[in-house]
Formats: sequence, structure tokens, C-alpha cells
Amino acid sequence: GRETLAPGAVILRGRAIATEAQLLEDIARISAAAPFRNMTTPGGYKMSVAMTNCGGAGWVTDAQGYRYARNDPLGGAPWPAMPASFLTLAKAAAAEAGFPGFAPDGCLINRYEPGAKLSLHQDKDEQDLGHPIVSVSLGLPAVFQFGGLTRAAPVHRYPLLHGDVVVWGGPMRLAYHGILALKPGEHPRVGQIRLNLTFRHAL
Ligand code: MD5
Ligand code: FE
Repeated sequence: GRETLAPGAVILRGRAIATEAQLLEDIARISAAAPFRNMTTPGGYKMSVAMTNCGGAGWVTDAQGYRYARNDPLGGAPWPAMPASFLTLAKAAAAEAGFPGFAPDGCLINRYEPGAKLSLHQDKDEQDLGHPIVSVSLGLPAVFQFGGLTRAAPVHRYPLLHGDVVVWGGPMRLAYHGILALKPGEHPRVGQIRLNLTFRHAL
């Protein structure tokens, strides 16, 4: 099923189900090499969402600011390579949503435990904001907040469920958005967490 949130913002419900086992295996392998960690914002707060990355461009935050880095600041090695399962899904989903030719160079992997949240923000650390972003939800359900192009615009809430893929492009690429505090629960194959893959052409 396909739902349109706004021009250029499309939810492909259940689009990742067919490859969930491979995606989960690849996440386990990536996080064994580049562990999930709770990064610090430039303002000095520790994020409740734990993060890691794969591919050539990894999103990081520390006292210096937000940026994309080719290497993991924990240990200094390049981030693990982007697995074929990730790349194939992200490219296909983008094409289905009307963005053929999407070539992500990084994937941020977010891990939410109960209570973890992402406050309302814009994604604007990428060099060329003309590229779409593809996000894949796995595990426990979350409530996604989708606002407008200003912080004051009204915010709508949408459930994001295991297997859902969202493509954000066009005019709403810079919309304010966030994830409400995760409710405790148990997903039969993922456990007591939510995972989100966020594919970007960042560098
Ligand atoms: C998540 N992650 O569920 C979300 C999925 C992040 C983040 O927000 O920055 O890691 S990505 C949702 C998204 C991305 C780009 C644009 C918009 C939403 N949008 O315009 O609403 O962990
Ligand atoms: Fe975001």
C-alpha cells in the first residue's frame, strides 16, 4: 500500500518485509564492527537514540557540531561498507516513489529503546538538498511527527510500522519531523527495540 503524506513524501507500507531477515543480519554485522553509540549534540546533550553508520558518509554529532564523516570517530576506521540488501532496497523504493537514479552514499542506522525519541528537526547537513532521503522502519512501531517548513507549522502524526519504507523528496525534503518516545513492547523478530535505516546522498 502507498500513502502520500505531502507532495514528494510517500509511505510504502511493508515494502521492506520481503528482505527483513537479510537487513537484520546486515545490521548485526555492521554494528559488530561499528557499535551503536549515543552521540552528544553540540549543545552538550546525549542523544537517547543510539546510532551507527555504513557507507562512505556517516552522520556524526559531537561538541564540534553535526556533519558527515568518512571514518568512524570511534577507532578511526572507515564505516562498514553499504551492504547490497540496503542499496537495492533504497534504490528501488526511491524509484517507486518517483526518484529514479537515487545513489545513496551513506546510511545512518538509528536504534530506539523504550523512551528514546527524536525531537522535531530538519535534515539539512547534506551538501545537495535536492536528493531525496529513504527511511526504513524495523521492529517496534513508532509515532512519526510530520510538520511543515517552519517550526510553527502544524504537526501531523503517522504510525510507522515494521517494514514501512518512506521516501522524502521534493518540496517536503526540509519539513520539520521527529519521533515520539518509543513505547515498550516486543517485536517477534527484532525484539524490544525499533531500528531505522536512513539513506542519504550526503557528500
Ligand atoms: C527515524 N530519522 O525514524 C527518522 C526517519 C533522522 C530521522 O529523522 O534524521 O535520523 S527519517 C525521517 C525524515 C527524513 C528526512 C525528511 C523528513 C523525514 N521529512 O521531511 O519529514 O529515525
Ligand atoms: Fe531527520
